[in-house]
Amino acid sequence: MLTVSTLIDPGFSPHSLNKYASLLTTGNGYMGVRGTHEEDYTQQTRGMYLAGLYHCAGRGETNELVNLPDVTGVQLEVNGEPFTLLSGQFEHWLRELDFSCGELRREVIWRAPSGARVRIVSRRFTSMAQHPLLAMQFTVTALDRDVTLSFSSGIDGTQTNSGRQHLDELSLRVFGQQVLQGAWATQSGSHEVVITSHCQLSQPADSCFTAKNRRLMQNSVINLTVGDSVTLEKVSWVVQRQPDTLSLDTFSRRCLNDLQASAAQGYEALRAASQVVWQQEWVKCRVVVDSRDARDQLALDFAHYHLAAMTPAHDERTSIAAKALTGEGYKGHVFWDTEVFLLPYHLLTNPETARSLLRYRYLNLAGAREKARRNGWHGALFPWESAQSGQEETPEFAAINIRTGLRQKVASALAEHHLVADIAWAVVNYWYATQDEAFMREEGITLLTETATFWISRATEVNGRLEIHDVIGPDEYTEHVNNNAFTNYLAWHNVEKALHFARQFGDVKPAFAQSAADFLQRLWLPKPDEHGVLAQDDTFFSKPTLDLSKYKAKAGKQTILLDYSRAEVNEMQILKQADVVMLTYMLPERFSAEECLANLAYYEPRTIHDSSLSKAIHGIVAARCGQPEEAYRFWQAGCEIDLGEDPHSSDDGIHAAATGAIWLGAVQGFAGLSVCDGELHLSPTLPEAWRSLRVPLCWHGVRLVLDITADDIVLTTTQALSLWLWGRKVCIEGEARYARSDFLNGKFGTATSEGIA
Ligand code: IFM
Repeated sequence: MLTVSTLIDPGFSPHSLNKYASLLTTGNGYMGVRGTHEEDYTQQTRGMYLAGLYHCAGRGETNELVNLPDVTGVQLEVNGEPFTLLSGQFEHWLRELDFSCGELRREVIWRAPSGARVRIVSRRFTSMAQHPLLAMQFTVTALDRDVTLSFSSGIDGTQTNSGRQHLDELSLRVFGQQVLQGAWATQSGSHEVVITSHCQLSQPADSCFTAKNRRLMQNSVINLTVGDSVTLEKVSWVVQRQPDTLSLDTFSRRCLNDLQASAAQGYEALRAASQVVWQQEWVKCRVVVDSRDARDQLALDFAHYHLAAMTPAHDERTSIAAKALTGEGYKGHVFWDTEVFLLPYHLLTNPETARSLLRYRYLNLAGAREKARRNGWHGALFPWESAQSGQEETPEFAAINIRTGLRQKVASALAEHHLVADIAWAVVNYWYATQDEAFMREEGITLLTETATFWISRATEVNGRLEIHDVIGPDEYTEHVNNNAFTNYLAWHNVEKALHFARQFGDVKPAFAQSAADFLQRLWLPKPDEHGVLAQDDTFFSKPTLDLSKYKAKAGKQTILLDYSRAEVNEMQILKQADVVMLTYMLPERFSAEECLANLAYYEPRTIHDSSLSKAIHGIVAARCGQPEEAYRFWQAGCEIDLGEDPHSSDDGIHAAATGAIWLGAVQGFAGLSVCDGELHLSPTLPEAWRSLRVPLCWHGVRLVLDITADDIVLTTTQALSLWLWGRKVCIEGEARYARSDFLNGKFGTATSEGIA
């Protein structure tokens, strides 16, 4: 069994309840269940979400990931006193999420205010082996006297998304002494969900059911002798009924049968089956680091766990929410985070999942075409925020000014168009990594040409050259500018690759070829100045600067907006997140090492890193520029976004892109992986704190493992593979060791089986 880290909740605190509820989410890509306590706390937000189950609650709202009825709550009373860590005393505390099997565990010894002491042990997981399954155990032991316990647990339909109810109750049923079932529909009727729970106590109890105030509960009373334990074992089955399939009755009966078959296996067997799948995942994809700082491996395992738990690999109609399945932040919407920060991980470990994520965009082309048309353009303009249908989901307004009553418009849906080119960038990378012709001939080419067509229609002619006006680049503190360098270069890349692959796959339409060639010739690509620095946009260099140290010290909190209005920030050289640096990261072959360094040096002091998508990218570019220690500082700071001490940083969910970036930083930064003109390059340089780094990858269907130390690299492949290592082409089959010094001195090392081209 592979040993993997566990994430520990250091202690009960009412302030960090929601942070740890997000971090300790149990998930399987189909369902996410926040790591909340079984007992209620007023500040605690429970959450259970199914990937793709969105609903719009009413006027002025957009679709949001629906918070489903809760099955994890257990209200316990000991001799009539409610169990809560806010009263009495707790004498022992352990709470951890075991990444190796996705099990959340807690053990506390609690002394009730009246003096009775009990040990409470709870465990739960969502199954990787059977997606709709969530199993839990809740065990109470009487430690120093006989006690009377009362348990209340069931299906609680009072959950809301910050007060908004999305679901109407369709039916509530009880079967025998142990099974509860409820069915709900979203108010629009577009989704139905059936939840069935099997609740069994390990000792005979006096039980009854209640259905009251939207809660269907099993209530049990049990007398426990000192030294004895009782376990509530609860297995739940959570599924959506697809429209036009079975009737609700027949469907619910099936759910009941499925649940009973699972519950009959018992918690341990169900957990073992799920653990087998987790283990396969870890063996296949785990990045292992030998570091002086043990938190580095924890961060990598944290990232890996959540990357698996957040990804709906089973369903190509669904993608990954910016807060994964761990909370309601950004309403569960999908951003460019998926294609740029998350997809590379899948592409280089599980390419079929990357394909499914791209298919999500392909299946949503209708919405993107409609958005382009509505705005007077052609092709596909994907929504800045997306949910299930492919329509634009960005809320129209953000914060309200409570003095004036005026609301601040969200400009991203109107102008943050780089997402279109980011999707195309991901398609091209998919091709490079997989050579999947079937995908390219249909989905790949369609996505590339539709997005390219958008850019061609989006450009404006100014004195004979083409420019792209009124956009927002990745840096969202600078709005409505002309010729954002990131956008122009990515748009050019989009059109160039569309033309190239349309020709390669033989169906380029003459009109498209002509307009694409014209666009490529005439689009304005800002050039680096005499120091190698690119202007972020046409006016950026003319704006004043500001000492940002005070704001950088509180990166992520957007404190600049307490001192300056958005309009004022817009008129200064202030970046929220990587923009030109992001460009040098995404298109490394377009810029020399000196230019990358010059832009890093120019833009970093002007960047607050108020977005969780920023630091890691600076780190990767620093590593590529030969600054591993600087890169390591950025990488560790990126790991702290969710894992750091701020008690509220992740209240409404973890930062999915930042978890992707933890993996990216290790692989693209320290293992030095990049893809230039379709070829795989490795240029490893470890930070001083890292003694070794192991990275398993998949490239062109071949499994490849990198074992890197400061002095050498061992490459192990399942089949012959050629790639570039420290700037030289090598062909490997089996295992090959290369000494770094030999490469840097222009001499090649000996290898057990190798060829050098
Ligand atoms: O996509 C990002 C954006 O770049 C910065 N604001 C948050 C979004 C979701 O993570």
